[in-house]
Amino acid sequence: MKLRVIDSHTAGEPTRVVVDGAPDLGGGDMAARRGRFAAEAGWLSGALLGEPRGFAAMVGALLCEPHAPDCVAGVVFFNNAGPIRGCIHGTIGLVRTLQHLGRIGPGAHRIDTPVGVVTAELGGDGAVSVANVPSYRLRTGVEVAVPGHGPVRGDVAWGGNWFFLCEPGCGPAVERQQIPALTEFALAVMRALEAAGISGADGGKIDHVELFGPPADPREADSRNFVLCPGGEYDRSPCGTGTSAKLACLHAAGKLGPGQVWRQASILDTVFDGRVEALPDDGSGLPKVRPVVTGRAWVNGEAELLFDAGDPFRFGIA
Ligand code: PYC
Repeated sequence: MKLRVIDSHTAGEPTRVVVDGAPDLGGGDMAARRGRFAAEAGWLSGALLGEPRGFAAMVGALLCEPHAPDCVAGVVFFNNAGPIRGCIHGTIGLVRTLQHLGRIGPGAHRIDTPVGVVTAELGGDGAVSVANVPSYRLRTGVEVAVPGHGPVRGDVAWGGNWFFLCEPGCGPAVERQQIPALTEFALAVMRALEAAGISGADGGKIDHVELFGPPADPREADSRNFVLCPGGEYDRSPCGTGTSAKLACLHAAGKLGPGQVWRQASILDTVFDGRVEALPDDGSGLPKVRPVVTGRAWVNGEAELLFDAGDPFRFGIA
């Protein structure tokens, strides 16, 4: 067996796109294929993203035939813990990968994902703007008791994944040297939310926790974040779905108008620009927006992965 992959990073966060040789996830929409990932392709998490081939912070993208009309590609994203829902840094990496393969050029491209179709505009300068799925703040001012840390307040929001956005100032300082303490704090918050039965709509597990602090330089960004992903790794980029959730919360709080730019820095001080388009009232009582997140990715590797039957770690170190 051989798998062909193309690697990139988006603002520091890696994406490994499987372009050939992957298991067929069958038909249906991308949500159905995401559902089949665990049974039919779950081993890819360990084999591609785990040691000794990969490392735990990598995100995988399984390229599929699209189901929705007029899409250039379908994709199922996965990380070290299994399939994930949306992934905007991964979409930016995928778009640059498709460009690298000569399959697309500058312009607008629809991409079919497990959370809906997103539209990516690839610029002539390599920047990619992704118009994400409708995003919204579900609850605000939610308080959760976090063992060892006390009460923590924040918002629950959807941006293509379920996020708990801690109020600025909660937890350790959002600075690079604090990454171990931030990881421990965010994991404790995630566990406390689950223990308290706090979830997204329809019981969707909140599997991303986001913390905020001041930017290194207010001329470059409006805020710096730290985002913990399922599987316990932090996002090296500002997290596109996390930025979308932040934009939805700012808009719901009356702090961000349509078209206004919010510059979200990551823990590494790489920046995504975000803005929202207000969506018509859908009767839910929750204002919804379409976030547009702009970032850059660089292709940094192409490889054929080999699986020697005699290699005890060909599927990763369990
Ligand atoms: O950019 O949306 C994102 C993302 C989700 C998980 C890692 N990156």
